[in-house]
Amino acid sequence: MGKQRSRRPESVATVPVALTVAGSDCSAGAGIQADLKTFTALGVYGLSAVTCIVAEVPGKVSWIEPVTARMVREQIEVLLKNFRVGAIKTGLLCSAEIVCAVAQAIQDSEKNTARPIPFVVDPVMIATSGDNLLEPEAVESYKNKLFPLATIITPNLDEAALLLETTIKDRKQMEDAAKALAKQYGTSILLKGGHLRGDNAIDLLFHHGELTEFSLPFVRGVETHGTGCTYSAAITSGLASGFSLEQAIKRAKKFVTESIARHFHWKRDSVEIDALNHSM
Ligand code: PXL
Repeated sequence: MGKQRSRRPESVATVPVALTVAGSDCSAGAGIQADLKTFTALGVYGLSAVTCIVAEVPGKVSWIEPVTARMVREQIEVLLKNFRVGAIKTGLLCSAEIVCAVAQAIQDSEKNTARPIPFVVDPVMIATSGDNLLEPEAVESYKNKLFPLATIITPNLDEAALLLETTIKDRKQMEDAAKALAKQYGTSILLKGGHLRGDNAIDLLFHHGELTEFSLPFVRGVETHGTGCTYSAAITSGLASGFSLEQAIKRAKKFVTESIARHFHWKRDSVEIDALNHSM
């Protein structure tokens, strides 16, 4: 009997694959939905493991329900076994139990791969609206279990201040915080300074002992929602596509800034909504 013929064409274009482990935002500006739109816009096939479901509109979270930790772990395991995942990101992980389950699944997968998969941890804690998204006890699990596995952690100023139990009010304090976090967790840090509100939105990367600044004009007058998710998903897309960390961040920052500048605006009754436009 002859060898069975493959039905595949001779040359199959391979598409980079990225996985997001995050919560569902039903208004689709943040979370899993923002990540998948970003992956698609940047030419990456997106996989998702849902950690929780958030009922919300921009500016107001009304209800959060976690998925079981067992279910989160199962989604990650089945995806990592069956797809060649080029990079992973985490967004909202909701509870300490889910943070631990994600860390365990990633750690287990590393036993079966020659090199660890690039891993972007966006430590989502508080929504732009000020709503608490993460169970307070989960912060310790991030510190002990998840951060040590990260290629890069992407906190904003509030998240970095909470992690370091300090305040960050200027550029010098940003530099100190990025270095302190990198040292503490043995990983690269991208500290996002958008909340400092100068003419430019400045982010600082501390990577392999070197500080690099990423700066673009601050887009004014837009009530943003989901910019952090979009930014970390865009970095993850770059890493899945084989970019260096610096290249991935440079392209991701441009992508987020352009997405904000091209935002949609809805007005309905008393509610006004700006949403990022993820199309290229
Ligand atoms: O933007 C932070 C964020 C992340 N993930 C989910 C969210 C939000 C904000 O509301 O709902 C699922």
